[in-house]
Amino acid sequence: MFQPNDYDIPNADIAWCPGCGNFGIMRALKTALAQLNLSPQNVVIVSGIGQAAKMPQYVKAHMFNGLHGRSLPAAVAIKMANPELVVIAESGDGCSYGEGGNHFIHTIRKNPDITNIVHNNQIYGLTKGQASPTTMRGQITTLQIDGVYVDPFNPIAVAVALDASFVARTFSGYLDLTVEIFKQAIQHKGYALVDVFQPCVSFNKLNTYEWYKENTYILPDSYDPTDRVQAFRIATETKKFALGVIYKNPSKPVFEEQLIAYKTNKTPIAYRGLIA
Ligand SMILES: Cc1ncc(C[n+]2csc(CCOP(=O)(O)OP(=O)(O)O)c2C)c(N)n1
Ligand code: SF4
Repeated sequence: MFQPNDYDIPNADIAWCPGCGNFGIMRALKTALAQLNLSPQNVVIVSGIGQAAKMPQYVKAHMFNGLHGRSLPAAVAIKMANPELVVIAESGDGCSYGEGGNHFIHTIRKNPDITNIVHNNQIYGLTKGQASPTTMRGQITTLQIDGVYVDPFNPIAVAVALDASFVARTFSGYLDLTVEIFKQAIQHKGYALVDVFQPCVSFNKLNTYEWYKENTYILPDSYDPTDRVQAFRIATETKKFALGVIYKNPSKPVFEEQLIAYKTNKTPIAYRGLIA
C-alpha cells in the first residue's frame, strides 16, 4: 500500500509562498493517489505554465510541463498513446480557462479518460496579480487598478452545459473533501473536471481562506449529481458556491476507446513495435 510521502520528491525546492493554497492541493493529491494505491510509475501529471503548473515538479510521477494554456492537448495525446496510464492535467485558472479555454471546451466534447485539476485562485499568481478569467467583477488588482470591468468565467456552468461527464468543485482548505473528490475524479471513466478554490495569499487579498469558508457550502448527501437541470441551477448560483460532485454523466463514450487503433488491438500504441 502506498503512503502520501511515497510521492514526495526528496529535497524538492518548492517555490510557492508560505500559506499558499497550492500546498493543500498537493497534499490532497498525494493522499488520493496513495489511497487509490496507484504506483508513481502509472501516473502522469501534465501541466501548463504558472504557480499551479509547478505541481508536476513536486510530485513523484511521470511529468510533462507544457506551454501556457496547453496542458490538455498534451494530456489527451498521452492518454491516446497509452490508455493504461492515469493522466492528470493540472494548471491554474488563467492557464486552463484563459489561454487554454479553447482546449477546455473541446476536451470536454471529446471526453478522454483524464482528470483535470484546476487550481482556481481567481488571479494570475506567477505574473504577480493581474486579473484572470475567474477574477470577480469590480476586484482591484495590480493591473486592473479601477477594478475588473467584466463578469467572471463560470467553468462549472460551461462544463455542465457541454455535458461534461464529471464536474466537481472543492476548496483547498478542506483536505478530506478534496481527497474524496480527487479519488472519485481519478476513478471516473471519462473527462473529470475538479475546480479547486485555492487562496493566493500574496496577490488575491479578497478571496482568502476565510472568504472561501464563508462563501461556499458542501452539497448534501441527498444531492443527485445526475440531474443536469439541477446541476446547472447549482452551477449558476451567485450567493454561495457549492462544493462537491455537481454533475455526472457516466454514460458518455470515452474518446480513446473509440479510436480505430484500439478497435481490434488493445495494446497501447506506445508499446507497439516494442512487443513482438
Ligand atoms: C503563451 C504565454 N502567455 C503568457 C505567459 C505569461 N504567463 C505565465 S504564467 C501566467 C498566468 C498564470 O496564472 P494562472 O494560470 O492562473 O496560474 P497561477 O500562477 O495563478 O497558478 C501568464 C500570463 C506565458 N508564459 N506564455
Ligand atoms: S503568488 Fe499566490 S499562487 Fe503563487 S505561490 Fe504565492 S500565494 Fe501561491
